[in-house]
Amino acid sequence: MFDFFKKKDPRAEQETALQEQPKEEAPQQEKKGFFSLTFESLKKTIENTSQSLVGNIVKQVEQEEEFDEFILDDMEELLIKADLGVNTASAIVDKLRKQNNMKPSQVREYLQNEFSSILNSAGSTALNYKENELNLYFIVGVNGAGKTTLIGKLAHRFKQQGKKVLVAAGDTFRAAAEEQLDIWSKRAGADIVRNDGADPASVVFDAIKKAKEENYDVILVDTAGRLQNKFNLMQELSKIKTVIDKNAPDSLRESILVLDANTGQNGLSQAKVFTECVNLSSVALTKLDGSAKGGIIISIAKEMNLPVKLIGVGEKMDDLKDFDALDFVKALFS
Ligand SMILES: Nc1nc2c(ncn2[C@@H]2O[C@H](COP(=O)(O)OP(=O)(O)O)[C@@H](O)[C@H]2O)c(=O)[nH]1
Ligand SMILES: [Mg+2]
Repeated sequence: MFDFFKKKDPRAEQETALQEQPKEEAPQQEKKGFFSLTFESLKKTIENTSQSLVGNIVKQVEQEEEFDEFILDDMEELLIKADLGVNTASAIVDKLRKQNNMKPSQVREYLQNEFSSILNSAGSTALNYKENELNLYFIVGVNGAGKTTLIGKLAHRFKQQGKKVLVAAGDTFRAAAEEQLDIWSKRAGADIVRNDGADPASVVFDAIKKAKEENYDVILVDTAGRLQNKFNLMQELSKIKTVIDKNAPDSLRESILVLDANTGQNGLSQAKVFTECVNLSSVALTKLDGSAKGGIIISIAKEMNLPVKLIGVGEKMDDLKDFDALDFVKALFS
């Protein structure tokens, strides 16, 4: 039904998506990968998002006869309040302003089309993975965003798929950070390379060496995120990136920015800062189980051209799900 929204991503053709194939005999609504949320639980998870991004706006606009400047301004304000950001909100409203024949009763349909096309133009949401090769995931983001937790959850997911998984403790700034990663990796059954207090780039170097010698499938690189010292942090991340580019140039599968969904538009400025030194490929949005407004998913896609590929919906090992743009938009509007 929504097939026309789908856009082919050339990467997806070469690389195997990690999403499991649906079982043939499964009923329609259960045709989901093992790592996806069912449609019903997705709907429940993004209830708040749906209310602020769609419900409030439709309620305010739908009953009007014609679009006028007051209604368009109100609409823009509501979109900004839903964490969509000034640029994305005004782009959506400006486009509507130019469509003379559009009626307020069509606002729902208009928003649905806009959100779909923005999300789809940011590219495939399937996590890149190549079978029979080393796959390295470089995880960055500010303190507390959920990087270490994401790594624990990803390690668990890859282990469940029968992969050999190595975790690199690249946040050597706090001993507690390495301890936390150690606990997660033990829980997931993954191996860890750590060297307390050492230079993070050297930990990553050691991890790549071990992974190549011992035929690992996956390396997950944890990093520090002290944004209050932006210069040092960016230098540290650039150094790690150089080590990866030099020693495992074909293995870097994703550079993932981890964003706490509750940080709203702050997330966008974080994305810009990290893009300066790490060539980001995707976003993992954590803590969607909270009261997040979620409009950030759309503005990240529109302004940074980055797809959200993973969503965190809790603190447990299984609380990491694939993000499906089509389902997300359907759930927003249902
Ligand atoms: N509710 C919820 N909490 C999360 C999620 N992801 C991470 N957290 C929590 O956020 C806090 C910070 O996570 P951590 O992985 O240490 O962040 P880091 O500093 O980026 O490594 C921890 O208390 C995690 O349990 C999520 O998806 N949902
Ligand atoms: Mg951490």
